[in-house]
Amino acid sequence: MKKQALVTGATSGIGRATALRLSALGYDIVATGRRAERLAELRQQIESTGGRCTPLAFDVRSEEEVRRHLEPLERVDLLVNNAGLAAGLEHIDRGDTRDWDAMIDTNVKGLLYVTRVITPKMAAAGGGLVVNIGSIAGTEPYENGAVYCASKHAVHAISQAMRADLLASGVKVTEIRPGMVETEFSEVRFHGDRERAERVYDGVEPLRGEDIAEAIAWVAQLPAHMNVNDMVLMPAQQAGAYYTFRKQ
Ligand code: NDP
Ligand code: 8X3
Repeated sequence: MKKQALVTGATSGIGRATALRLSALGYDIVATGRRAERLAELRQQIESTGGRCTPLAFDVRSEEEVRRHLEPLERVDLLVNNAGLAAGLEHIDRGDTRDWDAMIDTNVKGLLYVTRVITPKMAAAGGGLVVNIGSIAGTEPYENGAVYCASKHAVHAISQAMRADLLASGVKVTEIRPGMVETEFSEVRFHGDRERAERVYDGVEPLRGEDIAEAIAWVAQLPAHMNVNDMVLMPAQQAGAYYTFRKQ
């Protein structure tokens, strides 16, 4: 039987690239996200190369939707907890609490709801791999990013604790923490302001979703006795959240 990978947030960016890369690696794909039309396109693309893709359109912020869509899955060998966002870039005294709710409900609670449904299935099957997409923001808090950074600090803590929780079950847990990746991330952060989003990458060659997908594919191919706990991936022009070299 072919292995099955569940990728959350597969309608764009890192998640979409990961779904395509894991399909090329031979996984059947379960792809999630809210935009059903994007998932239908992804399915078509995967099937055109002989792969299999099951699209599941739902919002990870709803525990009821997560349970309804994911509980029927019979088997998941690899879960990529990727769905997430930054909303707004503001000082704490000016932030929009609706943005804060979106980030905490998606990046933290959504990841937890999905994990709660899938990890018992993995444990019952004798093992599996969970890849959580954290961020450098998960260890380096920066000005204007209090709530996004807090949400990714939570992912960092959850990843370490769940690795311990799942140790005896044979379920491995890897956290991948990228720096700057050019996706729809900045456009979403700036509420659709494309010009402002593009300026984030001025003078820098950022990572692409495919770069992160390549790392996930490598982790997925490691022998059973070997795990990557934590992987930090950066553009060559970025040394950390506070240091970016921009060419003029
Ligand atoms: P994109 O905006 O391109 O993709 C985000 C994905 O998450 C989309 O598929 C989106 O699908 C999905 N998503 C967002 N909210 C929800 C929700 N409520 N329910 C279901 N799916 C949701 O950004 P990236 O690919 O860059 O982001 C992927 C992950 O990588 C995020 O966790 C982000 O924090 C992290 N990251 C990104 C970095 C970057 O520089 N780009 C760096 C470090 C980490 P839809 O809108 O269709 O629901
Ligand atoms: C995304 C990278 O630096 O915008 O997690 O927080 S950053």
